Amino acid sequence: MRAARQSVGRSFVLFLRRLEYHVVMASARDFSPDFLFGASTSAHQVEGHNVASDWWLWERSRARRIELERRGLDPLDFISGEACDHSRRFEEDFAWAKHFGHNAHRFSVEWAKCEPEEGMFNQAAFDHYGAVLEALRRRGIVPIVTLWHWTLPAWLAERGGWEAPDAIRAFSRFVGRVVHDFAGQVRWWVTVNEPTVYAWKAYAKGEWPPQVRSSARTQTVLERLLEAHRKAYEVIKFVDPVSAVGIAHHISAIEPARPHSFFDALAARAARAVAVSRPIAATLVTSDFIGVNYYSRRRVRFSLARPADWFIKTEPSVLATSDLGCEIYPEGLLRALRELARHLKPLLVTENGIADATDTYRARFIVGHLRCVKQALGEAIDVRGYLHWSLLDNFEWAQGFGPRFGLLAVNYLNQQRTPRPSAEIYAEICRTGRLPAP
Ligand code: IFM
Repeated sequence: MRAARQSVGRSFVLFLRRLEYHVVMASARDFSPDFLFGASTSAHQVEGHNVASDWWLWERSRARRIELERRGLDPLDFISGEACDHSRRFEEDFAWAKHFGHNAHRFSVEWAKCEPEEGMFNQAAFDHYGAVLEALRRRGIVPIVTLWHWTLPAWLAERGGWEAPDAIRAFSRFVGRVVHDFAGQVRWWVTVNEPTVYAWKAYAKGEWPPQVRSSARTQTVLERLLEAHRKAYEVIKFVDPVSAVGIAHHISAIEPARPHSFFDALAARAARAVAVSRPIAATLVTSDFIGVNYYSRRRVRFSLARPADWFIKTEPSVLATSDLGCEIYPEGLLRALRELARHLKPLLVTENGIADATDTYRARFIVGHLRCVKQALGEAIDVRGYLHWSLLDNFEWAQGFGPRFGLLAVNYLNQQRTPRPSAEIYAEICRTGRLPAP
């Protein structure tokens, strides 16, 4: 009886969504006026001077310098330093976002700045984020706030980072303080950004601090991050029950390299389970929405030569790629949205973007992915918004300042911002709610 009632309820919701979609279409728009359009950033990548963080120390470590020099690279290009000086230039950057017609903006609050010493909250940092929220409010831009985007306070990193026994308690305390200060000003919270990517890069591949290579520890850290999300959810809902809390999952389209190979299909299924399905399942009950960070496709094959990678090998790209070699594959976003729709939670594209210094592909990339979002909406899939990565060029972690993801190009010598042509094409979509004709 309960199941029957639920199913009638579900059909009714789907009916209403279809109706809404057709009303929107009849009004000559592809996206309703309340669809969230904007861009994403993260603190360490744009703000600058993240001096009390583990990344700041790692970027300056002797081992890191030696490693970069051995690869013939200039270590200075891999030090975040003042990054985009966004801490001081956020008004200017948000003025651009407003000019581009964005009605939403995702940014992260930097734990290491808010709590540079254990248990000692830095009021100046909270005042800063208060000013950031106010600058968005004045412009009618909805804030979407991430609570952890990969950098740790150095004091916690020294104690073992996410492996430290009290790491989750410390994170919950930080979350409590942030939410207490900003409840009412923020409706959308993202607890953790891409837990699988962090665990993989920092604990499996050893490419990020603390440069560990251990499958067991990768698993532990991933579990800890998922637990950190669940605890943060409780804290946020306790302080602000009406807010929407989610996690930003990294979701790639993982496909078998040889479509008819049983073993490649198995490898793809295993990779999907580890990288996507399980982390989502483990956080579903404590998520009001699912954040989707979608960039590209991975074609995988089963390989006995790769025991360290669970016998999975990623094949080279066959389509046009970004400057970082990622395939441009919008269909993968549609597939991900269809797949996630079965969880019956609102979906938010929390990141989607391309490293493209010459801006050759970005406009086509954005339009292609938004066509897929439109298609998903037409299928009554509840997508609430699309946030492009990124508003401006920024510090791309271990890859330094080379990759250019911005709608705004940044000249790091003088911090001058210049809009790329694709930014204007995206802006026209944001302003009109309409996609250009094919
Ligand atoms: O720059 C990153 C971001 O920090 C997390 N998602 C992917 C982006 C591009 O690599």
